[in-house]
Amino acid sequence: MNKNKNFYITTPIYYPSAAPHIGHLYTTVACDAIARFKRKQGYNVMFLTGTDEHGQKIEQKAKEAGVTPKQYVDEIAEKFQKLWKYVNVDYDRFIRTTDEYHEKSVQNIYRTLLEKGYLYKSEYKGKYCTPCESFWTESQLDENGRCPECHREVKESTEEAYFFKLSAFSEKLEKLLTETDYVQPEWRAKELVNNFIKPGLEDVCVSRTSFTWGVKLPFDEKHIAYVWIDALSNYITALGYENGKFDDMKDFWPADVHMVAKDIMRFHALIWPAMLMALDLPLPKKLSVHGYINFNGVKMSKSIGNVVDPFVLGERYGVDAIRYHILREMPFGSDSDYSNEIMINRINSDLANDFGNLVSRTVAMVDRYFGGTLPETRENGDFDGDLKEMAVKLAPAVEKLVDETKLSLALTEIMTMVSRANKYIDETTPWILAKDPDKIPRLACVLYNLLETIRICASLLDPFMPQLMPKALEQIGASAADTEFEKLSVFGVLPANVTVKKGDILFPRIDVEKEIEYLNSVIAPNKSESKTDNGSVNDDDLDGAGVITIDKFAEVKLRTGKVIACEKVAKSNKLLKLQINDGRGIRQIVSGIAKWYKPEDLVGKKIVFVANLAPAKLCGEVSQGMVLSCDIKSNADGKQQVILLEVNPDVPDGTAVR
Ligand code: ME8
Repeated sequence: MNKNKNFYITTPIYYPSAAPHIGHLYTTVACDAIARFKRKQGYNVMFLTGTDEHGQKIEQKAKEAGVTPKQYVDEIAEKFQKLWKYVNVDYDRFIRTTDEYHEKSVQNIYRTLLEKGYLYKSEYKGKYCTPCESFWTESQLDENGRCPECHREVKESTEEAYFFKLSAFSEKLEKLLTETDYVQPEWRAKELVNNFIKPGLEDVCVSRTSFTWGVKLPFDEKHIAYVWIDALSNYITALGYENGKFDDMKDFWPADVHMVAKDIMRFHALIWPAMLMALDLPLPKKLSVHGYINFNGVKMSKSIGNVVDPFVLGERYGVDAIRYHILREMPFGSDSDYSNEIMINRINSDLANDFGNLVSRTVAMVDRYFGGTLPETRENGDFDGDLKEMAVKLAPAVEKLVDETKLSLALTEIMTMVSRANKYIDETTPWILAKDPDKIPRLACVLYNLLETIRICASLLDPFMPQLMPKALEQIGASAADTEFEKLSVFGVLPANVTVKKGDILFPRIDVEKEIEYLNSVIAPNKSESKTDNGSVNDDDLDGAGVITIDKFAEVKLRTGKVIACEKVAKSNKLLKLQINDGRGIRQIVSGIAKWYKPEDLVGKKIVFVANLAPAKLCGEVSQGMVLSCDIKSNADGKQQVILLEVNPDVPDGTAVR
């Protein structure tokens, strides 16, 4: 047992500018599952989450909403807390960067950095992306001179500012990334070394004077702390670092796991360790970096408008099924694609058919053949050895995968055991044994082995699905003591004369078609209607002859984009409605090419479109641009044919075409 051993795990603290969505859910539920798993193993766990509430973006949003920044963040921080409660996220501490004790620590951190010579005053000249709260150097901007993260415009910015000497830690950071396993998966560390350290680390601008919503620097009050220094500090201020509110640094620092998505890896793998080195604090043990949950190939985010509401899904299918689905679908370190179909099929196959069915069949058989209580006389037989051997190896295998934060693989491992148990039923055919009075001891043994396997599987699934697994365990007659972690590598823990208790169906089967229709009507990708309506657009407009100057041509903005979804326009047999990832988000373009292309043929194509064409409505559908195509006459029958202009798939979305 690991009594007295401490374990500290953190999620990022979320920006309150976005309503929580299923993307946010992933990191937090993943950390919750790990925290619950470690508690089950007897660790003394500190699980931290919270909200990141300062910065220019929030100041602006509050202004737009006509409220003070504090009123604005209060409301949204509450939404996050409500969501976590709803999905059974059992955190130990929730930090808000507007909490007084945190602000005090941040001021102390700045003071220490200054005293130790890691801060200096200079002038900041550079590019600032307001939505990402990030400064970028010229060389880091994307091919269009925009923010490399969100591809929005960046602002030229010059102001007096304090700088953190990140460059002084270059060598140490390279060592951290190349010689330790701090960043997981490992290949992500290589990405950081090549993209940031090799080209030369630059010092980071860590104060702003152009807005006021933030922590004032104690030695120069017109300066506000850079929101990332403020935010990253939360991992130690929440333990009481330099604030006196808590006294948990000695027990929980360094953190065992920081979990983040790839977009904020560089802050956690470069600036954060450098700050800790500057403060003479030990470094966290692991930074686990996961990919995005995408919707139709694009990162799920509020700004793109493709947000899936966890409350809607939870109401429909139960919170446990949603938790299971997102954790099971995300491969370690890479992106996963969300779709209603994938989710429903996953719930049906793994939870309703495999796990749920195993529990209900087994309990029903104990009920039917033995009136709910197994007799103590049992007889071993074929197939038992294989089942037992696999069952006792399960907990150590899952433990290893959870420690490596490979939760999808951990769940796969458990589900393989569940399938094995279902196969054992087919192999041992209890319904045939039940017909022969001589075989009753064998039947009792088979059912006992099934109950034991379910005990192990349900106990290991409990951190992932904390609402229903206790119910499953209750149905098979397991007591709390039977589910203790060290008993999960032992077969034969349930009492020989165990009594089962029939209960509700754990995961009802979902009617796929009906549900998809329902979900598509309530959760859909961006359908933002443009306010401008120019009436119909004539596709022939561009055929007009006439010479134009280069300046005139330059007015037309052509860009590349990927078709991520396509369907026919309901009221037309000519028009197709394309959803295009234009590098900044999704735009809808309606095009008269239905005669030449089937919708499914277009998905995945990299095309060129006119990006600054005034939006128009075609058959009631907004079209935000126009795709380029070539009109040709077919050699075969002389009929007109339209071929879309395609570009090399390697060209990034949103690239300007000249
Ligand atoms: O970056 N798929 O906050 P944030 C997977 N405040 N994960 C996603 C996701 C998606 N589609 N969308 C969001 C910030 N996330 C800073 C963090 S930490 C000191 C400061 C998750 O609200 C993912 O974990 O933009 C990502 O790292 C986090 O939300 C960022 O949330």
